Amino acid sequence: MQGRVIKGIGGFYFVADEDKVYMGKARGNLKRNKNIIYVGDIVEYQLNDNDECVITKVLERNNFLSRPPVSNLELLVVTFAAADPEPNLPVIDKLIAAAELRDIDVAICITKKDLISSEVLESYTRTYSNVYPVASINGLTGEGFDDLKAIIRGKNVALAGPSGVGKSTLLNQLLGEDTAETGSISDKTKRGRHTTRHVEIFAFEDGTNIYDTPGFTSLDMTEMDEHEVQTLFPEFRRRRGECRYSDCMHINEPECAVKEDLAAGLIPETRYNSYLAMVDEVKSWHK
Ligand SMILES: Nc1nc2c(ncn2[C@@H]2O[C@H](COP(=O)(O)OP(=O)(O)O)[C@@H](O)[C@H]2O)c(=O)[nH]1
Ligand SMILES: [Mg+2]
Ligand SMILES: [Zn+2]
Repeated sequence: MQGRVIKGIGGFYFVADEDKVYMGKARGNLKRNKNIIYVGDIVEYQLNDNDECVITKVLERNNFLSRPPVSNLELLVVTFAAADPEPNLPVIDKLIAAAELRDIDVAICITKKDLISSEVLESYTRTYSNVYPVASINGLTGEGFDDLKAIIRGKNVALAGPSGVGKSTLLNQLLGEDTAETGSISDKTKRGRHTTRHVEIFAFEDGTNIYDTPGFTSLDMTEMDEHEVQTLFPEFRRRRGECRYSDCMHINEPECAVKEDLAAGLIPETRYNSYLAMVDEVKSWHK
């Protein structure tokens, strides 16, 4: 039998079949081989006499992230607040790039639209909407949720983004219950409170699987080469192959198509600056 691991706590796993959830453990040899089981894994399992599952095999993953450990994500909804806290776009762009690196689709969710003017919101939206689906919401009233639901429908999705931007508030609304704990930023400094401690997948009838996680505020990118960074920015692809030098870094080279697109306003400045910052960071790892 096959199912999806939707939760793991202290060596116990919850495996969802079409219509039932079984609790159980991994078979001994899986554990001995340090075969970690990730939430999101599709597994083969057997049932013992107590109707508990015994996981016998983990099917090949499309992708995985280690902190927190999840697999088979299809869409990362990178979430930031329009204000309170002020957007830190380099951080947001790094999260996006980390998803790109793992071939996970990206969508952008801008929260707290009630706190800013429509002009400011429009400029944030424009920064991303040429390459990613963007929804802007008010997590308190539910405004904009239909756009977001249309973006995530039928996919394995997780929210990522800085603390305090309204991820738990949004999840609560999507899940229709108070599962994810919400809190003000100051509450969160009291350690151990208002945090999601484990990963759990919530399945919806329309096939959407929402991963509730303690958060991906940063994702490891250390395996990267400086020439690879540009591949993580889809807006640079518009004129791929049109720079004078085939190994152009789009920084100081003459006749650079990316710099031309930047000058023409086709690539947002904040995105380009995030690219430069990431190249610097990657270079510093290799020193
Ligand atoms: N004004 C406004 N406040 C929001 C919105 N969404 C969430 N908040 C508030 O922002 C704070 C942090 O929200 P929370 O969901 O805990 O953020 P998380 O750290 O990303 O999970 C809470 O006080 C929420 O009530 C929104 O759309 N507008
Ligand atoms: Mg939260
Ligand atoms: Zn170039």
